[in-house]
Amino acid sequence: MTRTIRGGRGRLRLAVTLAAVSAVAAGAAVALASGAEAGSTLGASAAEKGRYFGTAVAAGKLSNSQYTGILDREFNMITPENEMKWDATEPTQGQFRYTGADQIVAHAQAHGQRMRGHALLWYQQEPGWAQNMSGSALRSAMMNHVTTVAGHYKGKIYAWDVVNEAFADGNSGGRRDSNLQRTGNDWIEAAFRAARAADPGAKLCYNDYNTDGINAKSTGVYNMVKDFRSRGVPIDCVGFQSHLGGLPPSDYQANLQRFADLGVEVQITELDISGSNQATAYANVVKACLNVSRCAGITTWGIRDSDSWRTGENPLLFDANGNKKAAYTATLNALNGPGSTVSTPPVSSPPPVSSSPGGGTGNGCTATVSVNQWEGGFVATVRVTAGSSAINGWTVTLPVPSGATVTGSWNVTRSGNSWTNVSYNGHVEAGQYTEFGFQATGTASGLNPACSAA
Ligand code: G2I
Repeated sequence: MTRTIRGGRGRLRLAVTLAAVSAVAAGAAVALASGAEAGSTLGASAAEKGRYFGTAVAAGKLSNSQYTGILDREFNMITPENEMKWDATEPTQGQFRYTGADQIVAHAQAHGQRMRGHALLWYQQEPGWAQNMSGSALRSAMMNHVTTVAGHYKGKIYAWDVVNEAFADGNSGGRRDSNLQRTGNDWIEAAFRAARAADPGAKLCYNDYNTDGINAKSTGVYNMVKDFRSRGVPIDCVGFQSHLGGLPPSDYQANLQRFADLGVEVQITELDISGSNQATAYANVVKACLNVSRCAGITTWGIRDSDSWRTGENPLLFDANGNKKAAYTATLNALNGPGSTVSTPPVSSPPPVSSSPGGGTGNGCTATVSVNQWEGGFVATVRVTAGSSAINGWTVTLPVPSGATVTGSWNVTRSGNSWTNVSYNGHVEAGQYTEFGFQATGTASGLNPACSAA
């Protein structure tokens, strides 16, 4: 969120007592796992509705027993507050560092909590070396970052914020300017495809703020998600940060619902609420999520008010001493109230392959390829353009360079050097185009595609 980024806090509150608290916490964790305590903690109550209740965690606080006592009693999903960001995980280009993030993942695994990954690409918290890059060099570095970090955590992440905060505030409904955006408007879909190839089991989310009601910005995101779904770009979920200053907008639930109706899961990803009607506001957010069957869960952006990035606003569910606030009780009561059965879509499987792609040999189409190469790998995007007549199927002959190995592909089925349309992209109108792509290790030298229409 751009409005206030407060840094440099982060002093640990050293815990005072607390053998007793950790003993209680350990007991509660066991009970939560068995379901015996359902209804008495945020995580258990959310789980009764098929949902999760999570929080942002800072690795540096995992040694604080008051902090972990609440974390392990109340929350069953964890987002690293800063530790998976680009500046933390790749401080020097090509040198990856997972110290803090691995600590959080280990904690989650030891306590039966799931992980949200946050965030693979974001215009803030870029390492200095990336801030100074642009164009194809930056695009390659971005894709390498996505591939490497998502690959490192393969199988351990419930959902990734693949791209964070890429849309502009205000009425434009368009993209935010950044060096990421200036690498080309397709950077977001390229990132989602690279993330899918690296960790096919993780749900892939777009995450943003000021998108909590129906407005120009959220409509811009909505249109992107709709476009991605129609073209087979692998997006599974949309995160609504929900940094609120009072009651959620009156169309909060309707906004969640319109995204859910596109077939994606929706998640409340960074909830914190300031203001005097805090308890009611929290309850309203919970009720909205419970009323949307594809709303999978809620994450608060920190545990105690003293952990919040919003210094002095006290926007969280526990006070600085770890006591439950009125907002906590309102949240728990709402979780225990009425709510829909959750029904979240699975991670989308690869598109169906056409059983008879056609065997014509006429020309009728042309193919061109563009490449994002990084050290050790590349993504190739192939554009198939129909000639003066519509085509109803195509095959591109494109040998993979020697020494290269394809690790994933999209919008295409491959047999050796032949790349053929899938069911939904064989028909191309005269003069129009469709695109497929693949990711590979090695070097993309000498790629020379030839197209023939069915
Ligand atoms: O800005 C609030 C959130 C908006 N959505 C994306 C989130 O990732 C973002 O989280 C905040 C963290 O809560 C802050 O803790 O992102 C900030 C920027 O990454 C985080 O602040 C940073 C400070 O800017 C650094 O100076 C500090 O070293 O936190 C770092 C670790 O304490």
